[in-house]
Amino acid sequence: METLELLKPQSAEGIDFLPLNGTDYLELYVGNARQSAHYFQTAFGFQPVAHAGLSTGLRDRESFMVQQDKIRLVLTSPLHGDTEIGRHIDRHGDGVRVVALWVDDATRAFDETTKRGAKPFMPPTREEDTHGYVVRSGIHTYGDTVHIFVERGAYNGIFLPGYEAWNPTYRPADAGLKYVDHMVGNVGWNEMNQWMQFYQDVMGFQQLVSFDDKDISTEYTALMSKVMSNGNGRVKFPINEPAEGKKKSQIEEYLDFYGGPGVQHIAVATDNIVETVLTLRERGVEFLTVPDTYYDNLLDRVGQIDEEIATLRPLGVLVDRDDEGYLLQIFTKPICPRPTLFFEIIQRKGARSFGKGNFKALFEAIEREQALRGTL
Ligand code: TYF
Ligand code: FE
Repeated sequence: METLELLKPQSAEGIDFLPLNGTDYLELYVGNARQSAHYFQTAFGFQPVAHAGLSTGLRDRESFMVQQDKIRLVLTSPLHGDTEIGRHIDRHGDGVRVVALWVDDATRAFDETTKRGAKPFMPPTREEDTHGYVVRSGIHTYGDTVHIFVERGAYNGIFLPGYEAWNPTYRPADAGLKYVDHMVGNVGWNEMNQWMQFYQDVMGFQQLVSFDDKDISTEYTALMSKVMSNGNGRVKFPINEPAEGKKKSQIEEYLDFYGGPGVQHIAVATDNIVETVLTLRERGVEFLTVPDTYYDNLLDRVGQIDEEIATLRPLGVLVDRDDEGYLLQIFTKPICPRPTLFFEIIQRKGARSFGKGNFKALFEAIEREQALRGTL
């Protein structure tokens, strides 16, 4: 049985110097923000909420914010050539630029992290409109990815100052997605420990220790992975690095195509994975599949579960158990032309781990996809 606990007490001083309320939004730089927003509405059931661009006085970029329960995605494209956004897209393809974290005090978040060595991205900046004000600040993390701290206690607008309500009549039903469960970063060769150190020293995170440590998984695939969590567990960042193996690491493939470190997958939670996956499949979301044999001895491995195997099998939903409960999860294929960013759908029934028991089946499924694209 697995145990899952933080390696150390909350911090040396015993207080959390970077209290986080959760993920605030994820901003993707994409080639065509309008069409990406349409995709996330149509395929994933996000709702249109806010827009900023030419009509709000911006001249260099256009952003669409779509939301599903607590999950906010911002899709941003440049409006002309030679922009920083355009260069990001040229280097990385569509990808996550901003992982925004919700804080009570963005100035303090900036001060506490930069004094511990974070490279500043954006000094504390107050933005206001008729609905109040927000303060945002930001720091750099791995690759071209940044964390923005969002303080929105004095704001009751729809998203952020500068955005207008976006109210198209087209509103496909949601898919039951609730919140960002975790978000995974791929970093370079032998860089995992230095980035764990960054999250520990600079952001006050601790390693979430369990036999989930994917050291074990190298038997099947060439990667190492460890999970960092903030103090209250609302923000969890597994970090992967490639390892030498018999076959080309899926992490190396990512680094090659993304042009360096970046966000590999966004895991979003649902209360009903069967309903959610049925909906997503119907709307064209493509998932990795495992061989039928995965289900043959599933109950021996995970014990009694509420769901029928006969329901999970055709959907390809995976199951794993730890000593606190079980979880169900499934992974999309990459959502971009490059084999980079993908989504995970996860439903937790007590388990706080990440699906160690599924690594073999999952990594073999990823390797089959790598073989199909000739990158193995
Ligand atoms: O977040 C996790 O740890 C799981 C498993 O390249 C996983 O979702 C780990 C590494 C990877 C893909 C999935
Ligand atoms: Fe995951």
